[in-house]
Amino acid sequence: MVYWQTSRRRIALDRTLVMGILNVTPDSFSDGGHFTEIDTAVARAEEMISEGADIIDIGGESTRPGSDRVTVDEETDRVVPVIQAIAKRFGIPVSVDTTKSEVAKAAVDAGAEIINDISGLRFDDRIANVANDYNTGLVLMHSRGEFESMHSQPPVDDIMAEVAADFLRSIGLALGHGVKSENIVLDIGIGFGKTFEQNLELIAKLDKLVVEFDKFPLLVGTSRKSFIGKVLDGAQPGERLSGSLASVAIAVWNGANIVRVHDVKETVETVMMVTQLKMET
Ligand code: 9MG
Repeated sequence: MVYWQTSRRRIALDRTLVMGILNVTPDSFSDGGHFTEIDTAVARAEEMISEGADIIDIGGESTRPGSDRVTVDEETDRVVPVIQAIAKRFGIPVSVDTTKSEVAKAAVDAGAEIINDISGLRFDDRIANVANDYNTGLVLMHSRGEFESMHSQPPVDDIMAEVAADFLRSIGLALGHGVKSENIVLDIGIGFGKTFEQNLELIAKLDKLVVEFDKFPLLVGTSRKSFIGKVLDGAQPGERLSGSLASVAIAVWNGANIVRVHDVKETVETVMMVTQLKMET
């Protein structure tokens, strides 16, 4: 049995887990004066948990193309009260989506047990110190370029080789800071510094990376991303459910251990179906 060690538990990876996305950026709330932002976030977490989410990933800085950076203080102020509330109220593992070590530390102190770093330690390698000090789970996602330029990188020739080489660099950095292999999860970083075709290629050939990095679980996040909109004749993010589920199905078929999604209920059902089918191979 494969496990993912976090600061609070050993998570069994005997099936593909569903990580629900909870963005706590100002544009993600429409409280209409009825709920505070924290209440809204807690209610959304509760909904995702009731739909079968295994992990809640909480982020306070948007990584969408064109997003501005926020300061450490602002990001901390956004995520910490929400993490505190969710970790206290529900037993579910909470992950913090950040590239800043100060935010990661504050989030872990507030109850997060996983750090999800979309830069794979490239922006702030002290994230690895926090992961090591607290024995948290650590997601090392593949991306290219700096925060401001990561969505406009010149394409590389061989994305499979590039991702594999960069995984080795990120893993080396993490281990060099004392992080243990059992805490690390790798992520191919769909939509970050890849061409449209390369995003498709990474999902379609994920099984190659699963074999090459068999000591590490793999996480895949395709939910509502723009490559799906391109396939579906310009579908907007809210119209990308079928495309998101199709890509989850292929990722699970190819060996993804965790999928990061907005639409938890539909994804849980898709994962159940693919898992059952895969048992017949
Ligand atoms: C924060 N974030 C946005 N997309 C992501 C993805 O594909 N994986 C992970 N781990 N985080 C992501």
